[in-house]
Amino acid sequence: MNFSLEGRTYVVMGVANKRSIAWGVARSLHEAGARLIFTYLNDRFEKPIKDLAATLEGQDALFYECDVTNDQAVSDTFAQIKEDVGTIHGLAHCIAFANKEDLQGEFVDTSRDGFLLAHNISAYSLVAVSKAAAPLMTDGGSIVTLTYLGGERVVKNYNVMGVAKASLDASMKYLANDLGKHGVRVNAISAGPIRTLSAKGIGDFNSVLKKIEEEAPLRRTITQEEVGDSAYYLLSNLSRGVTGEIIHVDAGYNILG
Ligand code: NDP
Ligand code: KAL
Repeated sequence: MNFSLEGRTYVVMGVANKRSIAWGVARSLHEAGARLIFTYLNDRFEKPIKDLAATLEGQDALFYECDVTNDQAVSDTFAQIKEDVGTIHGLAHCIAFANKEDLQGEFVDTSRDGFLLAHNISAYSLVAVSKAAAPLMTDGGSIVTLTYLGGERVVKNYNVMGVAKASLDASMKYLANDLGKHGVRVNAISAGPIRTLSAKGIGDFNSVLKKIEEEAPLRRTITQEEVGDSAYYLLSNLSRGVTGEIIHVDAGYNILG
């Protein structure tokens, strides 16, 4: 079995900084020899991501601005990628957003706008991006998204994001069914809590981490690198028989009743 991703090209969406899960994915793919394409929200994030990518030795990365709420931006981005590199072999979607006020208190208080915003950025974006990216996967391909246990069961404070993740999980399965006939697989990783920019400023995050350390089967939290390595498996030929699946990379926490 050849574990190398040499000669293969992957799009990584959602690197905000070195703590991002997307950065863990990028590093695992880079170590396996892949060529990387990064997308970022707007020009505010261009320099930070270029500086980070410059730390990947021998990596000849490409960069594109892509706000996933903008259909034109999504189709322009992948049209440009097609022109610049031709074929891609996979994509990591590591994007989510909800208004801060909707991530505390009770879910019942969620506004219509807050609900639609969270679903637009965190769930519909996978559909839009998959439709634009799949035609570039002419040798077959693999798409991976990032989800969380709060989409399967009620988790305090996760609120509208839990409902958006349930939509993301179902979207992943319907996409897997549609794109399978074109040789494109679609899967999700359900990551355990990791301290990232998104998690910053969220009340109680320390107690969430402490609970995992006390109760998860492995008695510890997980890292960006561990999510990155599972994404590498899902984005490589090692997982060629797997689609429509959610792999929990969470130290086993989800099996607890
Ligand atoms: P980060 O804050 O590092 O990443 C979130 C990313 O979403 C940022 O890069 C941000 O881009 C991007 N983003 C937000 N809005 C848009 C938009 N309109 N268009 C394009 N990009 C956008 O956090 P994480 O690494 O934690 O999050 C990555 C994924 O992992 C998310 O789906 C999250 O729900 C999921 N996850 C996280 C867990 C955790 O504990 N951290 C656990 C389970 C799942 P920018 O920086 O340019 O604003
Ligand atoms: C139960 C948990 C505790 C945390 C509750 C909610 C977490 C929601 C995640 C969501 C992606 C966070 C945001 O949208 C934050 C946003 O309102 C403010 N932050 C930003 O704008 C920063 C600058 C940018 C970079 O962030 C984004 N997202 O664009 C869930 C924990 C235990 C697990 C987590 C953190 C899951 C997850 O989905 O991230």
